[in-house]
Amino acid sequence: MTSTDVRPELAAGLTFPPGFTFGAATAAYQIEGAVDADGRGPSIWDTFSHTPGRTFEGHTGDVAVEHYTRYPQDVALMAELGLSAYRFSVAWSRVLPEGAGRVEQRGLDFYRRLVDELLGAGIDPWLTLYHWDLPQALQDRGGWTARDTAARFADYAGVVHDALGDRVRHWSTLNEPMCSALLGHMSGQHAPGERNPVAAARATHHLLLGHGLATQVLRERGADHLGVTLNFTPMTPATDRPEDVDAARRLDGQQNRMFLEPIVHGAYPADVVADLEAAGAPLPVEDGDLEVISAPLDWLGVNYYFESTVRVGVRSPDRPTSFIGAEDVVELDPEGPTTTMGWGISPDAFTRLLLWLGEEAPGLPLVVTENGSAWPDEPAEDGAVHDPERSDYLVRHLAAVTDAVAKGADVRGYFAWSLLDNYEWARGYAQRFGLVHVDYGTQRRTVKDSGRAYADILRRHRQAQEG
Ligand code: IFM
Repeated sequence: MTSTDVRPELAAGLTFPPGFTFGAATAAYQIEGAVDADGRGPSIWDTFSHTPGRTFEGHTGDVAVEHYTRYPQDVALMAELGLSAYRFSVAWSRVLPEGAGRVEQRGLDFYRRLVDELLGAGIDPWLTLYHWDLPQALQDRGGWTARDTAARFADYAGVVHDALGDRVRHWSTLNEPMCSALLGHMSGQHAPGERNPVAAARATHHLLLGHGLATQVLRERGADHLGVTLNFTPMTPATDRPEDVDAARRLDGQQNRMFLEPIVHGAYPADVVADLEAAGAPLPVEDGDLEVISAPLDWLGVNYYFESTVRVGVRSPDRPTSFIGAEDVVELDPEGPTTTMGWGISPDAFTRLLLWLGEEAPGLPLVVTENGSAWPDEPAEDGAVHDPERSDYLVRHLAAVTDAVAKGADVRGYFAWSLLDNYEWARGYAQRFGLVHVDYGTQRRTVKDSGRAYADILRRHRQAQEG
């Protein structure tokens, strides 16, 4: 591999703590394809993506990047990049096609094969139990709006741990419950596509309860490196007018604190509880729930992409809010360059976020479980994929992590989103986040320049460790 020419001095100067984990992340529905293979049951994303008008040009995850059959090649790519870890999710409906009850051994066997391939290549598996793909059978019984789904999630966690606990050390319960709850039930941008504040509040609490119940089950089975992944978007008021400051407080409450605080402090933020009650959408908390939700963890997964500036204003009707009772709040278009997702680029906000989390959750190690950017990459005439913007984003955000570490944040690892170009949910295949380009016609994989830049950084880190 050749080195990148993007920000070489910055990249060369990056130093990370000893034992720092470097990986890349994916999620089941975004890469696996093979939706009918080996007894897999349908998930809410199969239903949603096949519903006309829900996703970009009707794209679905039916084929995705065929990781289900191409995983040996993909693990070989990870080894080529020099990754020490790989974060992936298990599709609940491959393991329990009806969401509960009957176990599909062939589904578990796939993940066993994948894990063995990783271990054989010296790559540490980091397993996420839930990355948004609820079995449709459970959705038919109310999905996350039903309290019972939390208990079914804990059962599922036990089944997966019984099968893989002997070979996977790093476990995560949920990925980004904010998206499952609020994008899935408030704005309806994601499956199951509801627009109902009461459902959104119920889903929020039941996801967190499911996390807590699954944590108990995994602990009983001996899990000793257990975490959860939350997505954080720092919210800044556009002006110092009290109504804009309050708008930022409200969105920060639901985006960030509503998920973090019950887990690390055992209580929902009082202001968020009041906002939700005022909106007629209370959190359905029962006695003892918060003790379950706040069971101690070994690490907190942090997903960060961009920050947001907000103010009170009139929303365009085609952009429904994801936040309960926040129909009067608008998020401003970012200033400066944006990725193809339309997201701004703010590495400084990433440093501040990591430092804030260090204060909010003292003693809890942080792991960046996702960070990355989408760009319009295509192979050039020389056959390579030149993506200087992604390399730039990557290096600047890695530098933001080292800044946070230098200022005292306990960050133990970084997973780039994503290993491969993949199915970007409602945005379909139009958004490419991979370090590795995928030609969706041929499924050919090509390591992008940014993948090579990442590999260089990892190699330098290894060499520094080896002295
Ligand atoms: O692709 C998603 C991923 O599934 C969850 N976190 C954000 C990524 C980019 O949108």
